[in-house]
Amino acid sequence: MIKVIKKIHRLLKSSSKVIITTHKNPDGDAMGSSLALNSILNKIGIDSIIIIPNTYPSNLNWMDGVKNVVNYDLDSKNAIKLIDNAELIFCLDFNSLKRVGDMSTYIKNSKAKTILIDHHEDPELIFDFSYSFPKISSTCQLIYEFLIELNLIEYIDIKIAENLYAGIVTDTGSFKYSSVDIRTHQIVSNLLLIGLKQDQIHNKLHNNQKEKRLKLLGYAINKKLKIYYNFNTAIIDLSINELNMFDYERGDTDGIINYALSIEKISLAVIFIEEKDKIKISFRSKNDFKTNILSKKYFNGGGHINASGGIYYGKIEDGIKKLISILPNYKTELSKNT
Ligand SMILES: [Mn+2]
Repeated sequence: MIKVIKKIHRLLKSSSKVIITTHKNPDGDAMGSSLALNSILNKIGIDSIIIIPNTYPSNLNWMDGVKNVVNYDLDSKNAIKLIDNAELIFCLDFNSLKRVGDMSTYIKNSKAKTILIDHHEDPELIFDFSYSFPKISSTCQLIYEFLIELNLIEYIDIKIAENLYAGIVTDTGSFKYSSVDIRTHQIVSNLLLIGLKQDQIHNKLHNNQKEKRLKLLGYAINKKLKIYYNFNTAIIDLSINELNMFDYERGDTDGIINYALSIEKISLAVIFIEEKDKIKISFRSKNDFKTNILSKKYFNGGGHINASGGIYYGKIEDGIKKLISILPNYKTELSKNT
């Protein structure tokens, strides 16, 4: 057992109030890893609860335990009290405390020990314990390994298997990203042995969309997609007004960017989404083009090589202008990675 695991093991035994938290706008991996870990801890008699910064997309409504999650956005008083009283806080699927939004202050000020379990590059060094492996496909894959190290793997039941699978399948784009390794498939085969029905999970995650979301996708591709073949780049932008035309709710724009990246000769796809006080930007790339370097340098962001995010403060068209103005710096790399 590696050293850090030994310490975590001891810490778990001695802590009675455990919090699990994850990043803002939690996705399948954030929710899957949190729910799976929470179920296991509860099964072995540890009093733990999940606090999410804000709500999750509706296609995750089916996940086991999701109804018991405390939503900081809706119930901040309760969330703050829980954080204040916590002895141990698991931080899942993020590398920087700013990813939990306003909650970060309370976590920082809490006397609880913090344990990071994550697969994003360059984790902050502020956590008491860090189980960080940026090459691994998903935090759910890491949770599986973590459970093995803690000798808790036997506690995975079908509901926990479904939550872990949902995280792995969403964070790997259904097993197609370069982060998928032999271990990813081995773990999934173990989940299948438990009785997981992968087609049912797929239907719940993907074949369960509202009509308006598909129409927003159609609009984004038909009316808003711009291709810069010179720089092998595709850009989509959506303003608040446009989102409102389709009765937008969180998660509706997820995945649009992948259609932009699917075009031949495109190695970088970028989507600009207007929010109340800022422009949210997502980057996706093919092969070795490092979107996280670009997003960190110019757009206050970061993430994985092929998938990262950033922020622009200002008008959406100025954010796009800024991106277009820096593309020449990457021209060679962009043309190499189509
Ligand atoms: Mn993840």
